[in-house]
Amino acid sequence: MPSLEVCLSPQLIQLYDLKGKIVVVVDILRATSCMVTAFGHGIKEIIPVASVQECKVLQQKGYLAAAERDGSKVEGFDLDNSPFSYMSEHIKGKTIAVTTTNGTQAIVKSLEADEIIVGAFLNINTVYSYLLKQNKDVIVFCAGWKGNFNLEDTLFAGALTNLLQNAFKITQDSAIMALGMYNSNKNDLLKFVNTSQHVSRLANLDIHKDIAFCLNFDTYQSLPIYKNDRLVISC
Ligand code: 3SL
Repeated sequence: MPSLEVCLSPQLIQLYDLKGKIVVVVDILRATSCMVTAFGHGIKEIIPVASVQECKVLQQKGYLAAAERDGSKVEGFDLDNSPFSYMSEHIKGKTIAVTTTNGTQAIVKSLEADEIIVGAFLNINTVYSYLLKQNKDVIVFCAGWKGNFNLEDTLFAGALTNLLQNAFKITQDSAIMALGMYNSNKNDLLKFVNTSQHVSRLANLDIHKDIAFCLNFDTYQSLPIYKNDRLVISC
């Protein structure tokens, strides 16, 4: 039976051996929710990069570019980090360069893995079905906030652990804790997430609509997968 582990923050990822494994990167508020939404609305590719500078270079080469820091759009970029910005017709078929405070950093830190896929509540059952078919060891990598643990990514890790628990070996404390946290709060995820630090942090940005949207299950069937420096749809 393959194993399922949960890495609770980017500060801990060096403790994990990524080789031969599938890493599911998760940043519920809001990077990976935006990515899943973008592919759900017909975007062609996303190039995730760590720095604003790299994103700027790609923008100058002609790509649409989205840069977020501390929840806000960085001046001079085309898109912010709201899932609603990725529903527009004019991004269909396009390649977008993206950098975010935590989500794209987690992707870049996962490059040693066999495969990197992007998870969110918005595509959780697609992620689940894909992992069942692969039958490989999995690490759910919570992007957190600037190296710290957060509630919303851990809740997702718990929800995915819940779906996979009969097919995967789950022995690690962080996976068991994430599962317990999800089970205790599954009847009202929004109420729980509203107590989180990130929701207070974003309060002055007025993005309550985004937060509620990012907690919807299975709005999309898109599964972004990292291939040759970019995310594409797995087929
Ligand atoms: O950290 C990230 O990657 C972002 O998703 C943060 S925010 O939701 O835009 O604040």
